[in-house]
Amino acid sequence: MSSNRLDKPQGKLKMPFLHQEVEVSTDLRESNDILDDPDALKERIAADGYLLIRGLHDKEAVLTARQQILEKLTTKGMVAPETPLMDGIFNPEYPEPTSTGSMGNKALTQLPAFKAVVEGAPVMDFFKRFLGGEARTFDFKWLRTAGPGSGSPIHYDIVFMGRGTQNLYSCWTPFGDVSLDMGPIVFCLGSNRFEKVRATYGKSDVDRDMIEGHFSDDPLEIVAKFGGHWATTTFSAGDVIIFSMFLMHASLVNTSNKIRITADTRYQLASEPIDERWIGEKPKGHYAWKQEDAEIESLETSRQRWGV
Ligand SMILES: O=C(O)CCC(=O)C(=O)O
Ligand SMILES: [Fe+2]
Repeated sequence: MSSNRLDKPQGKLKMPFLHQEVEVSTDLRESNDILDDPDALKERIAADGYLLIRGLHDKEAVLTARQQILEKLTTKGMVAPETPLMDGIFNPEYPEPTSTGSMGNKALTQLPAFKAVVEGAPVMDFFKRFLGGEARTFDFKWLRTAGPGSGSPIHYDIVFMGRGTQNLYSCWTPFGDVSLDMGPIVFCLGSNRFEKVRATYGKSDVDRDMIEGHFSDDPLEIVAKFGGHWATTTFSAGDVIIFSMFLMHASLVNTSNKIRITADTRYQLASEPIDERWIGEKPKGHYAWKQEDAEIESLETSRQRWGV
């Protein structure tokens, strides 16, 4: 579990974020030093909204899953022919470069080597210690195979999965190294303390309220209006970042020629209520939001309604 890496980025860089270049700091704090201290971990996530853990997973286990995922993506035609499989080079002929596609795709999320990571002992034991009881993960897994040009919008996770306990955490797991040009996850540090945003947008539910889901199209607007700053880091296979339901995040634009393969999965106490949309053999998922004929309230209208 080394946390000393020569390639660790420092300082602030201008990075492609949605439709603009945004100054993003690259110094997310690691929590490996307090890994065995649940009280310190709880204090830190309450303050920072996230826990960055280097090398939580066995690198080989992550890379085995990566290989199996890439084999499936090759069958789909997403991997550039005659390139080394494990490089995960995107096939420019593939029709959907900018979708964060495959989310929840069973052919991928049921791969034993994939499940062995996201439901494996390192992460389940981490949550057991952190939460102080038996942990449970949602059956639904968000697996993203993000080609060049893709990036995820700015949001709190709670609006998508808030029907059970709020003592719920997301864990973002890269299946392979993710450099800054591959569009890593990016957090608005301080956004866990945007009280009015938490009390309005943060109380929404996309399937009930038929809102856009994301909070803003403009990373700079958020900082100007509410404060905080955007931050990311580079990731190596084995690293994870765990974060609260109320930390605003997105992903940077993948400007590389590679497929960014990452999963985001959810963990909570087994004894607490769980959001029924994401459990069972065939989770029902978003049964209303963005389904056919769904009328979605414009972001502008929602923001006016919330007064933020
Ligand atoms: O990986 C991404 O592009 C977005 C990730 C995300 O929204 C999450 O992990 O909750
Ligand atoms: Fe998210």
